[in-house]
Amino acid sequence: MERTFCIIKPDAVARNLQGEILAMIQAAGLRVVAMKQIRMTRRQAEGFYAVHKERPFFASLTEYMSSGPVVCAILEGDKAISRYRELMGATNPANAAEGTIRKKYAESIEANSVHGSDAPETAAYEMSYFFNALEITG
Ligand code: 3AN
Repeated sequence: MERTFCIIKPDAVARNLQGEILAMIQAAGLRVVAMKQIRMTRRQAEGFYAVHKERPFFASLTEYMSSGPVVCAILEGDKAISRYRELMGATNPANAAEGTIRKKYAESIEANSVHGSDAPETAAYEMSYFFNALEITG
């Protein structure tokens, strides 16, 4: 069993898509073991995306991620990290495969509806950034 960290981003929450996106995640066989809706401050978004701080889109990305509420969740399942990345689809929705969350819902390369950890180390950092042990159920 593996765990990964998921965000339903501001563009998707603003369009009331939390339930539809969670339904796709659950239909893919991933289990939700922690979940909450929050609104990040700019500083919290900067901490979350610290690995991207040298990228040209960092300012715009952190402004966008703090522009409205998001849903944070921890997903569990066999090969959860790679299976959820596959379900999300490519970063740029123009390149996302049919049947993926981003193909269906993403608006742009920035407002691309969902986030998912890309490796076990980033998953561990991201889960602990948003959840404490008491908030994670088995
Ligand atoms: P992914 O979310 O597919 O792992 P990353 O880690 O390369 O993609 O990028 C993190 C986030 O930064 C993306 N989800 C997207 O919101 C934003 N982003 C990535 N590339 C660009 C870009 N060229 N312009 C604007 N925003 C971008």
